[in-house]
Amino acid sequence: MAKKVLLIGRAGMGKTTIKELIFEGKNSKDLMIHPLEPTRGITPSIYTWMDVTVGLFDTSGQELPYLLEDENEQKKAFENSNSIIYIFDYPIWASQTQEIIKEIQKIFEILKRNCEKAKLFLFFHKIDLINQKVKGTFTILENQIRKLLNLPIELKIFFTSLRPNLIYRTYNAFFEVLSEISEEIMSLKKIVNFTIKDASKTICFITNQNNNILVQIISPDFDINLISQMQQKIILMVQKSDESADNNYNVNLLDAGSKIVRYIMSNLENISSKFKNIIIISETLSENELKDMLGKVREEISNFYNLNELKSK
Ligand SMILES: Nc1nc2c(ncn2[C@@H]2O[C@H](COP(=O)(O)OP(=O)(O)O)[C@@H](O)[C@H]2O)c(=O)[nH]1
Ligand SMILES: [Mg+2]
Repeated sequence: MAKKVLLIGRAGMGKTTIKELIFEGKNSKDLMIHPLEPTRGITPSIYTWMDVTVGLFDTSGQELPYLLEDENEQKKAFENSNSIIYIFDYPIWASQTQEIIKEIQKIFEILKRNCEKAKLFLFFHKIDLINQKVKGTFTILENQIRKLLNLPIELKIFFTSLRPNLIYRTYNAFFEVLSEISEEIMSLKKIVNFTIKDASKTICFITNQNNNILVQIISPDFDINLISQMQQKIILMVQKSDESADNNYNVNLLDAGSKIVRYIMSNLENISSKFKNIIIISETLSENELKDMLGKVREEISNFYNLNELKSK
């Protein structure tokens, strides 16, 4: 069963570029692409990601007014959607806040009428255009948006950009959307979460062959202000690990800006070629505890994939 993901937003917000980056990038060797015939204003493409077949519907910006006003168009576009991503960019938010709010509210209503089970995600895109002084205040921005829209907590807002130093945010955001429709990723998250749940201030990342973070699992007390810096450093680390074949599970120190933390990294390719590295970072675990934890997590992931292999035989 294919899962339907709908990308909506005004023209020029960055929908098609994000789609091309995630699914049609030069390095996306994991993805099998079978483009479908485009329909008027809405271009569907089918991709395989982990265990799911994703039907991604990219709407043209010109289509948005019809989608918002015309009930037939709404039905066609929204019906059977599993996930809906609404993309708006920083310039439009800054210049047309009220209009964007109205648009999002309209989408809420449409969802209620046509696909109550679908999950909505908001992408606040082009954060590279935010004035330096305002940067780092995503929490303030997020609170402002949440308040204005009276958003439920479970609705996620991601701050994204295609600028190289921020691009990891776009991957993270998209993978979070996709991970919720992938049973494989949900199971994997559960397994890792079970192993690290008792550790305090600890985070685990799993990356894919393109050096993107595919999964992140965070212990509840982890300092969320550190996460974005960590993600950036992790990406650099896994890129570097391409050059050195250092796989000896050493515990090293990582400068996370305001804190120095311990981390351990190892390769996961021998367990599944869908992954490349696993990295566990902790503020509290000792060197030996980190080594033990990595061993346990690897064992659990390995068991999970062996079991799945048996089941599919
Ligand atoms: N500054 C900046 N521009 C971006 C970013 N992402 C996309 N763009 C630009 O936004 C424009 C519109 O992108 P497109 O994907 O065609 O928008 P769509 O109409 O929503 O599909 C293009 O010129 C992109 O280069 C970003 O993160 N930052
Ligand atoms: Mg487009």
